[in-house]
Parts: sequence; C-alpha cells; structure tokens
Amino acid sequence: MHIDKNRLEKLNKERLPRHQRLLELSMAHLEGQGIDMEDVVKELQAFQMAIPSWALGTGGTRFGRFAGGGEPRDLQEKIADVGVLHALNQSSGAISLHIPWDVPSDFQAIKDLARSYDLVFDAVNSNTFQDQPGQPLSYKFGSLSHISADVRAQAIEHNLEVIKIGEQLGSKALTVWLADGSSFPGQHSFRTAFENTLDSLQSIYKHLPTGWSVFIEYKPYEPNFYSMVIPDWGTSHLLASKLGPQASCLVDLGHHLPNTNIEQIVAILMMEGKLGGFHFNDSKYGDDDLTVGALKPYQLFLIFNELVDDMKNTASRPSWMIDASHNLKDPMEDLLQSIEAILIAYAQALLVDRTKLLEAQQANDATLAQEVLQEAYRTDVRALVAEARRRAGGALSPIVVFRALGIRNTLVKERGSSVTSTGL
Ligand code: PSV
Ligand code: MN
Repeated sequence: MHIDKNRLEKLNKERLPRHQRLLELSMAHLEGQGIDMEDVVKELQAFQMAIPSWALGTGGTRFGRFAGGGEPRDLQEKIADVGVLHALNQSSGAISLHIPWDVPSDFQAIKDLARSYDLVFDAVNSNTFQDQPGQPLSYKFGSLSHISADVRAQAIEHNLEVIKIGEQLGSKALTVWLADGSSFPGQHSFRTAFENTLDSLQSIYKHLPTGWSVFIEYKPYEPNFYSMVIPDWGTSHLLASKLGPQASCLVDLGHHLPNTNIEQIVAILMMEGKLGGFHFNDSKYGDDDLTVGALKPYQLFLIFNELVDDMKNTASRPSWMIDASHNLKDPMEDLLQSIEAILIAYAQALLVDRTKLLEAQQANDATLAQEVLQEAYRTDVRALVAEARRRAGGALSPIVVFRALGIRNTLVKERGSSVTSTGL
C-alpha cells in the first residue's frame, strides 16, 4: 500500500496555520538562545530509525496474543507497512530483518520492493533462542554457549547463514542476542559458558565481510532467571574487545535492571568506540516493550544528551532500531509514537548549551548543570520535529493522517481481520 501524497498534503494544509504559529514561537525561543533552527531541522531530517520486521504485528505476552486486524502476512507486507510509516514520518527509512522469521525468497524482488518505499536494510538479527521446525538439535539448553560442540556448530552455522542473507540485502551488521543462560544455581559453569560463547563468536567473527560489524546484545534476565551468559554491558564489552574492531556492544533500553544509569553506560561505550547498536523501547519493570517515551521521557533525553555529545565528534552513528511491540495498541500507531518520542528527545538534546554545561561541570555547580539540562528538556520542540517532517514530505501529524486515511481499515480489508504476523 502506498500513501496517497495528495491526501497527505491536503491534511497537512489543514494543520498548517496552527503549525506555523507554533513554529514561530519555537523559533523565537531558539533565537533567544543563539540556536539556529535550521541546524536542528537538518539534524532531525538526517535521523533514520530501523523498524524490526517482527514489530508490525501485535505483540504478545507469555499469557497470550490478541492479534489485531490487517497484520502483515509475509515479508512483502511488512516492508509495505514500514513504507507507510516512512511515508508518514520520513524517519523510518530502514528495516531490520529477524531470521528465520523473515527470510526473503527472491532477494532482488525484495530489494526492489524496499527501494520503491525508499527503505534500506539495516542490521540482520539471528535467532538461536527458538527451535525451528526441522532443526536437528535443540537450543533448549543454549546455543553459542552450549556444552555440546554440535549444538554450537549448528548455532554458528545459522549466524553465518544470516550474514549471507544480510549481504544479499545490503545490510552491514549482524546483531546477536542470546537467550543462553541458566535458571538454577549450579546448572552450568559460568566460565565454560562464557568461553564457549567467545569461541563460537570468534568463529562467526572470522567470517564477517569487510565493512561489516557484529553487535553483541546483553540482557540481565529472561528467559533464564538465574544467569544469562551475556547479562550486562561489561560482559558484552569484554566479548567485543576480545573479538576485535568489527565487534561492538548493543544497548537495548529494556535490558537493564530498574534504575540502572543507562546514559552513563552509553557515554562510556561511546568513549571506547564500542557502541554499535541501540534498541529503543520503554519499561517500568524489565523488558516491557512499551512505547518509547511512554514512561521515562527524561531518561530518554539524558541518553540522547550523551549520544549528541559524542555524535559531534564522529561521523559514525550507532544502528538505531525500535525494539518494542505492544499487545494493546495498533502496532503501526505504536511505532509512530515511538519515533516521535525519539525525535523529540533528540531535538531537545541538540538544544543543550554545551559550553554552559561544561562551565557548570568545571565549577562543580550542580545547580547550574541541572538548569542547563532542564532548560533544553522543557523546551517544546514538537513544532521543530513536525517542520523537519513536513519539509521532507511527511505528515505534520503522522498519527492524525494514519487515522484520517483509514489505513488500518484498508489493511484489514486487504489482509483479513484474523491474521497473525510472525514474531513473538
Ligand atoms: C530480546 O529481548 C530482544 O531484545 C532481542 O533484540 C531480540 O532480537 C528481540 O528482542 C526480539 O525477540
Ligand atoms: Mn533488543
């Protein structure tokens, strides 16, 4: 499904007078602070977020899944859905495939389809956390860390297969997230599990094509509840360092114990040049997969404050992906809201007066430091985000247009009301 550009423009036109009034207010505010709005808009337009192929369907909990209508039935339809999102917000120009949930059958056709929506393929994700039909050996007790060399070999082979798929699509990175771990004390040896994991990752690393990266994702618990083989950023960093320059860490916001200072982790990993990937979501307790910014927008801003600080000095950017899929909302509306929250936090971080912040830090002036950060955080940047989107050809308000165009109803008519998309 392609968005009707004329209808989008007509809806934009209706909102334009109000938007312009709000934009003028924002401009006046920024001028007072010596910030050129054009610089901020340019940065916002360049920001592109990958959508995982599994997030276009309604997510489930371990108690059940209530599929919404019109969910994509195959990879083509998932690409079409990301295309719709991108047409609306001009900020989701990439798709990240999870293998084997979404294996292309005709690579050229899939690439052409993605191009028709102006999409590229970001990192490819391997999956050794589930057994697949016909798979000879089980991952019940682990994959890359397994005590059996045969299971490890099977998991390594899968990752190499994922790289091959990614190469054909133009991806440049492999994301490895392991569910490996133990649920009971004594169940396995921490050292053996780590050594096996490192050894397996080394076998994968050897086959990384030039220009490729491997991202090592960490998670403190779930599905294993006593120990995870890669529970935290320290372990991820240790593995990435041992592997070499093409390996780096992946921070998923939901993969931290409550109250962890994620912005500090981000700052240190960037300092070391080891922040390769980033998964956005929000949570109250754990890996809750809630819409980005739904609960902790200030934390999101503080993370972006660190990211922006580093992005000034380097051209390389982490691979950004939304990693959330909710069981209540329309998945496409959920993604639109997440991206809006990310852009708002990014814009606010761009407004931080870094000279003043440094002065405050040098003078041990905690009051001034807080003032500087909160001055930026409390600035209403929504008109700037909307302006960046409008200039790129997107919708002033993506959710309003999504609803006004009746996109979900069209998809339900096209695909049916009881289809369940692949994923979790
Ligand atoms: C695991 O919780 C994770 O964050 C990994 O990134 C997976 O690829 C994704 O969620 C989907 O299960
Ligand atoms: Mn993740």
